[in-house]
Amino acid sequence: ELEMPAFTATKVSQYSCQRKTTLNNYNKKFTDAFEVMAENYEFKESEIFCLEFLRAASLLKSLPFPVTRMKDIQGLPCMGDQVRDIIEEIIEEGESSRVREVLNDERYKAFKQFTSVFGVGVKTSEKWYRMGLRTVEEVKADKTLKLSKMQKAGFLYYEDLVSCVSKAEADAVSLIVKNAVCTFLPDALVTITGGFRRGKKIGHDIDFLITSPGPGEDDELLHKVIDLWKRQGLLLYCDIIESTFVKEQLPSRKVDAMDHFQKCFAILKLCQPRVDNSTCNTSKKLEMAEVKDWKAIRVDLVITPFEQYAYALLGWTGSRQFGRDLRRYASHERKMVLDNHALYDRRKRIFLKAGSEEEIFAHLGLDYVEPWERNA
Ligand code: TTP
Ligand code: MN
Ligand code: MN
Ligand code: MN
Repeated sequence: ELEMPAFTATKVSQYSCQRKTTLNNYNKKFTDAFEVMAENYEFKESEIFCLEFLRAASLLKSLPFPVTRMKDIQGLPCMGDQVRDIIEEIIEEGESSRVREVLNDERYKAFKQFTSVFGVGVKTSEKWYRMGLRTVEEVKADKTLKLSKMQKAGFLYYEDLVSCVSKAEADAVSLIVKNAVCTFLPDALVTITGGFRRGKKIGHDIDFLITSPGPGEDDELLHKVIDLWKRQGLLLYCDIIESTFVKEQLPSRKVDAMDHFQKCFAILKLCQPRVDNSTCNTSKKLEMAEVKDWKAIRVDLVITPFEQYAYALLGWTGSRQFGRDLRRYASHERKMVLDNHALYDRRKRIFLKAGSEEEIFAHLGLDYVEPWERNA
């Protein structure tokens, strides 16, 4: 008798880089709950618990079926006691009381608002919370607060930045970036990375990787592009970070370390004339003249040397959890160190060169995972 190949829980890897995770999530009600728990632990700076919930969320996202009974998660990795308790509650009650408590928690709600502002992290949120502030409006109204240049931009463009970036907007910005870069370096390669490369239809920002196969690196390119946008009136904010890469330095062993590429965290002005379908009368025309016809969009630009392009692409495509697991897999299972610049084999004491993501997976002894299967 022929049977469908059964799903075997014991074959599911604890590493998301050995699983395929598309955007088709059968377990959203569980993974949303875990992400709330993880975020609350992040706000409390308990990294271990935060990671436990992120790993559990990531694992359930990769399952090819919805979990309906506790038996469904038997034998799966990443299912600790805290995680199982919440799954059980959701199966039995339809929701989790622990998650509901977090969602109603004063501190969680305040941190959630504060960290939604560009330039505001857990540290700043902590400070504002201790001062008795609870909402974005209260922070805005407090004229005694000393805000960074980044946070000022964050408040100035708040409404635009919290509304998500669409694929159409990403395509429009992509053209702007390609045009600007090619003005100065015609053979440059501009690639969209981050969530949009993983096939997401919306994002919080748009990430680009820029490299050039030609000889000689141009560390002025980024400055030229930014200056052009300034002259064109397209640049609302920008923070350029110069490269801190040192040749032959061993890859960073920290799992969430920043890389050393020259980069820029920017806010661009995307002009988008509003199409008006209503009948045109004079008062409507007057109203239209005052309507804002642009949107502020967060853009990350990363410049990479050509030899490091594949590593940068793998790192910046994410997801964040996929990247963490790749690095954890490399060090725990292969005695190798991976970061956004290189892969180092500690046994052979050599750097492993790669011209494509496929080659990096092969160096690690991993089956290739397509970008749209990296939504861990
Ligand atoms: P993000 O833009 O933060 O995330 P995302 O594109 O996956 O999702 P969103 O829609 O919310 O923007 O980062 C993209 C990837 O780049 C992410 O997987 C982590 C990686 N990354 C680095 O490698 N180094 C960095 O310094 C940053 C900020 C991100
Ligand atoms: Mn992104
Ligand atoms: Mn983001
Ligand atoms: Mn980004």
